[in-house]
Amino acid sequence: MGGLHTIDPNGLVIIGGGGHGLVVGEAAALAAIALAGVMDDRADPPAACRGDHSMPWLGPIRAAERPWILGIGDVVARRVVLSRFKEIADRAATVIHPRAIVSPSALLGKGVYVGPGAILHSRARIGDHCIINSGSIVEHDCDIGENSHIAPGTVLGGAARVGYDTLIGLGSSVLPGVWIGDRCVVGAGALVLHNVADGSVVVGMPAKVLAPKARA
Ligand code: JB2
Repeated sequence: MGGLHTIDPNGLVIIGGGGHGLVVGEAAALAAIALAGVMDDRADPPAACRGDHSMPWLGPIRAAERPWILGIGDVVARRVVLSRFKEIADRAATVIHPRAIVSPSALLGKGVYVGPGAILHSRARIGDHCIINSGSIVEHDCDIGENSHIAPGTVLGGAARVGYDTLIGLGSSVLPGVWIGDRCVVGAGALVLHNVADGSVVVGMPAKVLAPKARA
């Protein structure tokens, strides 16, 4: 327990203690943010609360009078928790890994996680509760809606736009100025050349629609 982390009962609560909770906790520790611990609905301590540099397990997920951030990667599961946390929305905390590069003109909402090696360039706008994961590049003037997940190694060209509750899968590229809608999934490694309608699943290089409106 502890090690990397500074533990404070009034510190940050991470919601979900799997792989994503682990990396959010590590980024928080490296950014000198004290942690209260991890909430998770499992019956036994989740992965982030076991082993080296583990964090305290605070029991099941519930709204608490402390700063919090989602530690779950799946955007649909995140949205379910967010719908339960509306009354404490103002206490959502943003965690930026100290080795991310964030332009002074980028605008970040509440509850955002920015991973190591990520780049948020000039005037990028990141909505509340987004994940900008490890090594992803969000170029100038991009606009990302609430609770979207930009997976590791993704590149969004300048002024690309992503709606809310959308997953841009691992290592994808989105051309400058392209718009991707709300509740979309872009499959890993996709190359998105053209706008994508709300609720679409697109895969491939160049990306093609696999299942229009599958998540509408
Ligand atoms: O509604 C829920 C939920 N509520 C609590 N759905 C899911 N999927 N998980 C929920 N949890 C808790 O979050 C689970 O009890 C579990 O302990 C944790 C999810 O852990 P898991 O390791 O399965 O997923 P993750 O979201 O932490 O990590 C995924 O996404 C990351 C972005 C993995 O694919 C990672 O490899 C990835 N880096």
